[in-house]
Amino acid sequence: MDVDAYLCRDRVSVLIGPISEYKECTMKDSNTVSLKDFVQYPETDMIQRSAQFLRSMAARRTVRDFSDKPVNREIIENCIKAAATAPSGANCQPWHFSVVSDQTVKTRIRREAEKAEARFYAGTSTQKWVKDLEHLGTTPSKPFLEKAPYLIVIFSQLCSYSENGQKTAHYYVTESVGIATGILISALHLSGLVTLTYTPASMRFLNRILDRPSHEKPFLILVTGYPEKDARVPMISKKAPQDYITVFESNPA
Ligand code: IYR
Repeated sequence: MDVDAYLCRDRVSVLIGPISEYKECTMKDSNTVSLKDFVQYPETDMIQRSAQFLRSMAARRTVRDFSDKPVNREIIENCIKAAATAPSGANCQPWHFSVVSDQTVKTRIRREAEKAEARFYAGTSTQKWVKDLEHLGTTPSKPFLEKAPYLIVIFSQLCSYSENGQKTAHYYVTESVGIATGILISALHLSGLVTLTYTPASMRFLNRILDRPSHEKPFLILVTGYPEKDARVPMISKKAPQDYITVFESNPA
């Protein structure tokens, strides 16, 4: 048997001295690395850290009034890289992020989105839905698509193709891309930016404008930037914990 394949991969990379001194591993070990980055905090710190995270996230709001103030691209890149650490079905990482700051591309996206929204808001089959949205004050007009400095368009890869055209299946795509998007929204918020999770009434035009293949399905547009000086947000409330948590606890002995 090939010696390299018979030793732990992470040990081989730091091999100093004769191979005979290194412990043999099972094949299972050879596919693993140590969980070296896990940090065990004292429990009091953990409570504080989780409470701080809750406070930060509770202060996030979806914003529709964007400033045109530029955003440093490094922030966007870091946040997208954070999103791409998300867990995914069979680790397929079935996502693609198209980052748009080009004014001409933003204008094309706005034009197509507003066409789709005009049909949505005027449609007879969508009237109940439109009524349910009234409290948010949304309309077919989407100026933020041109004004915000960044549109991050997220695509779900339904499958992938290798160089030679070999098709690979992807698993739990919606769940995986949803998790990555959640991390992205959180990262942008914690970096000091605001976002709008915008889903145009139809989205296929995004493949054409952004030159993405048909096995990628537009997931949503994350409009990203700073809020306009006097930005306002809808007055909404969130459910109380007892309305969305049930606990099955073991009885104390
Ligand atoms: N895409 C439309 C309608 C809309 C749909 C949902 I669900 C919302 O939460 C908000 C709006 C629009 O963006 O105006």
